[in-house]
Amino acid sequence: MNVTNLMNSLEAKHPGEKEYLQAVHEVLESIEEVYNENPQYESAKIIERLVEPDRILTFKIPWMDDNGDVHVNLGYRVQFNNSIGPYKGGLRFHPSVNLSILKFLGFEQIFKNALTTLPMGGGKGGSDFDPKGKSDNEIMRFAQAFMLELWKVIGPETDVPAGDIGVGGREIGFLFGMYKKLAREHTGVLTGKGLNWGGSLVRPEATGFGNVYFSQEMLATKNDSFKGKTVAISGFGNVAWGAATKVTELGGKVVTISGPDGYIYDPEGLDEEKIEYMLELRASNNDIVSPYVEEFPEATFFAGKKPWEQKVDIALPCATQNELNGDDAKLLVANGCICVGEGANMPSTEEAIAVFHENKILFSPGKASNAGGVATSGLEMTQNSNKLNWTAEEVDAKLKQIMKDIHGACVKHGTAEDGYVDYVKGANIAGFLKVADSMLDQGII
Ligand code: NDP
Ligand code: 2IT
Repeated sequence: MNVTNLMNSLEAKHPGEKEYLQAVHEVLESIEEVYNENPQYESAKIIERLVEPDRILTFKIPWMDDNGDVHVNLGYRVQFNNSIGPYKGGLRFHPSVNLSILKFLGFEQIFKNALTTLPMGGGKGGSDFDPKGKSDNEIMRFAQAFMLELWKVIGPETDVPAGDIGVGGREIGFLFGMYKKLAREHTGVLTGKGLNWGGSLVRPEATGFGNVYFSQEMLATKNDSFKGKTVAISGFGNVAWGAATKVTELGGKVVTISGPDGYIYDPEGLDEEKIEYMLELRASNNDIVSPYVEEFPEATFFAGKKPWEQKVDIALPCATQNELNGDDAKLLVANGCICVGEGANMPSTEEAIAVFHENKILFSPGKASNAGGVATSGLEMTQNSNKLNWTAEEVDAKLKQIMKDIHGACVKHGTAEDGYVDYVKGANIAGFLKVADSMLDQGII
């Protein structure tokens, strides 16, 4: 494999799909050596087959708002690879959604799901629908209209969607209701379901918890922990909330959260009441964090800024892709940051990752450290198949073990001669080997 040639040909085929090309480039760089040592991959054209999704469904979603006005949004499902299990991955409702973003997310999901140790392939979907300012009824009608198309290609053994940005418990409920009606079956076709109708305990917290468990493992390699550490978190959604909860429980002090409007710096750190308030902010559908300072005047709001300018020990980016660039990374390192655990998908740019690696700080890529969300989705699928429910303690213990195992896989494949662990390389190689070997076993299809 020659990474430059491969990237040139992909760019010619998919011009302008910058997030997708970025995600592919990062993986190819990491696996080049292993790939070239194993000529069976090249002869089966594993890379050429892996970088293109199996198929993409695109559709339009006409829906009516509360005033009777008609809107048309675009919907997608990218079924990327099902070598190790049914397609699995979230649905994103956000105005920025396009094919490049969903292809990057679907591609990442293949390796992430392989790392979880559970049998799940990779997929992603969503719509450019903007939930901001919408009423519950509008969200319901949109979700129903979305499912009217999506249901044709999903199923509990075929493709199992879940939440992502803009899709949480409420949306999964509306989507599930419509699927159930159309398919005339009550199965585990979606994860992140309500507890009364097939959901799993700990799924809402799982991505944030898993991210913190992973960072705990990284810190432990340096005989360190979250206790007494100051932590910058970005975002204020599902993942940020779970991460803030666990960091605080472990004795760390979360001093920032952020939204598209800017970030909050709270020198006293978040406590239970403030973390609870994050849920209120999210549910308001206003998409801003600034009201926090009215509730808690000891905090300061920095409009249009990102939290990475604060002096912290640990950073957990939990908002969105490319939210932490090379300059942000330099600032974090200069201020003494020792550990960065990605909760979002691809929040750090390639330049930022290079800065973390050059300075040899602990850095985990989202596909490893945010895998706790989809892993717990996998646990939800198991509970659904077996028609039983595990306790929160059981699910949490399994989640913890999975994050430990993913950490172990990264260390196994990413440790350099000087002992520094390149978790990007480790995660990409471990995920790739499992998928590539499964593809070899299953022939040219
Ligand atoms: P939510 O919709 O709950 O929250 C996303 C948050 O990030 C929102 O507050 C969103 O606000 C905010 N945000 C978006 N863009 C920016 C920005 N430029 N600056 C600051 N904040 C921003 O989504 P999740 O918490 O579920 O997802 C967050 C990230 O975690 C995403 O990258 C997602 O792919 C990833 N992830 C999610 C998993 C899950 O289980 N939910 C699992 C693994 C990864 P706004 O809507 O206004 O943009
Ligand atoms: O990016 C992700 O891993 C998710 N949004 C969760 C996917 C899932 O199927 O639970």
